[in-house]
Amino acid sequence: KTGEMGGCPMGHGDGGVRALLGRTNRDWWPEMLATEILNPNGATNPYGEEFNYAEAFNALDYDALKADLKALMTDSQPWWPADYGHYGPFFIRMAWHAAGTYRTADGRGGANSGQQRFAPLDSWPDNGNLDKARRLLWPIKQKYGKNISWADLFILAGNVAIEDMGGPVFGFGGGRADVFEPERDIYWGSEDKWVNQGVQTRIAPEHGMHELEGPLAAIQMGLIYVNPEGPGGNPDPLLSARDMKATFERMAMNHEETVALTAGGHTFGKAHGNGDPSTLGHAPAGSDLVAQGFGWVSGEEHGGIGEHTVTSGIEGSWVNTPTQWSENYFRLLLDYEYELVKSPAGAQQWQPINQREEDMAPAAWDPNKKVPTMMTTADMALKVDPEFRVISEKFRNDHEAFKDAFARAWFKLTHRDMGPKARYLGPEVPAEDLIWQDPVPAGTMPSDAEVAAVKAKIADSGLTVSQLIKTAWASASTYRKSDHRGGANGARVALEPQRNWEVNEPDMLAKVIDTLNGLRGNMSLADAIVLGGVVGLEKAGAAGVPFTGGRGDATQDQTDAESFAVMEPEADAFRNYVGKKKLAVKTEEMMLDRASLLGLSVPEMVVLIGGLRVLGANHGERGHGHFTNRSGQLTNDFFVNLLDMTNVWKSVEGSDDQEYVATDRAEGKERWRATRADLIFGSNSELRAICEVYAEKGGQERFVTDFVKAWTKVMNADRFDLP
Ligand code: HEB
Repeated sequence: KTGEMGGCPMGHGDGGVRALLGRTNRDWWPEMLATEILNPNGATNPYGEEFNYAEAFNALDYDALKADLKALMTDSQPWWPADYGHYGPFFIRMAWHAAGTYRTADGRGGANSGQQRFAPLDSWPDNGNLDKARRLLWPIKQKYGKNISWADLFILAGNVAIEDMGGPVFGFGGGRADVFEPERDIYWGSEDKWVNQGVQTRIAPEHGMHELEGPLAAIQMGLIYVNPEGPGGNPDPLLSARDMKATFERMAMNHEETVALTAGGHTFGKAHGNGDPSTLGHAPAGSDLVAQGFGWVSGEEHGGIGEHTVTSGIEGSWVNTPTQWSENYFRLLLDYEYELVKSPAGAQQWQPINQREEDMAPAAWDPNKKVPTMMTTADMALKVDPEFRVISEKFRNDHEAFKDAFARAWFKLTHRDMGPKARYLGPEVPAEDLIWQDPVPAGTMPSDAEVAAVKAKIADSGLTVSQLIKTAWASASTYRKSDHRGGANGARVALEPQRNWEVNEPDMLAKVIDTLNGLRGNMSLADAIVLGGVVGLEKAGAAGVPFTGGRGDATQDQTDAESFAVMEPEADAFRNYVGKKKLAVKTEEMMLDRASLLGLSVPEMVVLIGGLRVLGANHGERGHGHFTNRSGQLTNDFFVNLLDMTNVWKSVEGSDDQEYVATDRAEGKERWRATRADLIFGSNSELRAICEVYAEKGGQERFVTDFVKAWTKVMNADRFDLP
């Protein structure tokens, strides 16, 4: 399987371990201006350090913005004229592609930071010509300034488009703050060719690839999801259904949602392939200066706009009413037989056989002219695949059910990566709680006296520092900044599936939770778990560890176990844990990945690992990296002993470079054992430099202060409920 180690039929790598980030912008576009040298710590926010997007959004004249968006829909511009005089479908595709990069495995991608503005996404073949859609929005962005982010604007434009064409909308939540540089932490794949350059598809059973690699949710490099012409260009609707299921599942969509979304989306608009694709210039990131950010500039005399536009290469609309919500998609899909034909650009597509004139579409540039409608191979999957077919027929026979399913799936698609509902802003936030929002009932703030009382009971409960620390870590460390899921709030660590995750040591965890439940009184379990961590740290010698209560406890009913299952860590360097499954990337890269999802800086990661090791937070009773003779004390021993030159380190035979042993250089006696997630701190020069700070004179005090700070940051990472 490609998700695991093994031969790589795509010709990248040589059966070994892949690099954490795969192919990056600098690999694709070596000549791209290296602005990041001015932003070594990430781009600064041009609105200023103090800028609070939620406040800015709340000051927005929302209705005026929506009215302006509505007017824009039919205000055709000469430099990119609107098909049928309506930009709505174009904006829906833009919004869908902004959101559709989301993947459940690591929560990365998605619409929540406006990434479509930057490489590589702005230049993915699948995002062809969406540069024009974004540019059409500029006058509105300019008018409302900091009060509306690009990220929110993309999604709101999609919503207004659906509304304006009579489609169903479930709601809108604002609150997606823009970032000002491409996300650097995201793996988009390792291939060095784009989808349109003839690379092997990522699911190819004939090559032993049965599922997508790692966190990926697209079938080829440069796609949001699947190839419209079928897997690798093979127009086989059944195989396309296989790819759709695999990719949409990783986008958090079940099969019904997948059918509803695709059908609802393709109730609008058209595909563009009326010309010669070989005349198109580079994508935006590699485009000419004078194109000013536009890509795919046509070399044709007519400019390649309007009726000559080439985007996907497929040509035509799906239905006879492309700017109006209707029941026509399923009707045309199911009532007609289709034959494979080629578009003017040479793409494979399906055309209804013997189409009646009234079912044909108006030509986008001449309402008096009729042209046949079309389906892509991916659309044909909804007709041909037996499981999709059942859903398609159900929706065809029950239009209300289809409307509801589309509206809800669209809302989920566009809000899935925003985290808890507490983060949604604006007047159109739906009242209904949805299971995928991971609802947590509001908690109550415990009084100081209550905190003190529970603290004393925990201290007397017989729970060890190691147990308290591990449990608090297990609870809080599921948080990921990518989609704001997980975290200590809700105490889901006590629910399925988390309470049975191997990384959490289910027996130990159950014991701690039982004990805490027995003594916490009215305090929520979620608070008691975090307070347990505070007690653990104070027992270990830290003083004045901050605690902010007020978390709520979720119930099993409020927890979509299946959607949490994908969050199970395959490794957690903080607990020196590696699961049984062989990893596609190195242990130390998994460590970096988790630290990144937790939103940690390099020093924060270093101080946390060094501290957790001496506190005895390792998975099981694993002694690796436990470089101390004072277990359970918050000391800088990890760093001091790691940097001690009297140690000689060797790989343990048969461990495949996963385990190491240190012997005393003079006497040859065994001293310590370690994993890759320990020794990397002495081996990597940047990590070592930070370890030195904690091991040198004054390091112990700095270590305790920094550890408590970083620990508290992780414990509170999901407190969106706090002001
Ligand atoms: Fe879509 C368009 C494919 C899903 C919405 N799409 C389109 C096209 C194609 C496609 C190829 C064309 C482009 C051009 O321009 O050329 N899709 C596809 C696929 C899929 C999809 C393959 C998966 C299966 N869509 C989808 C969804 C949605 C959509 C989900 C939403 C919801 N699309 C859309 C729209 C459009 C499109 C609206 C139109 C645009 C215009 O008109 O511009």
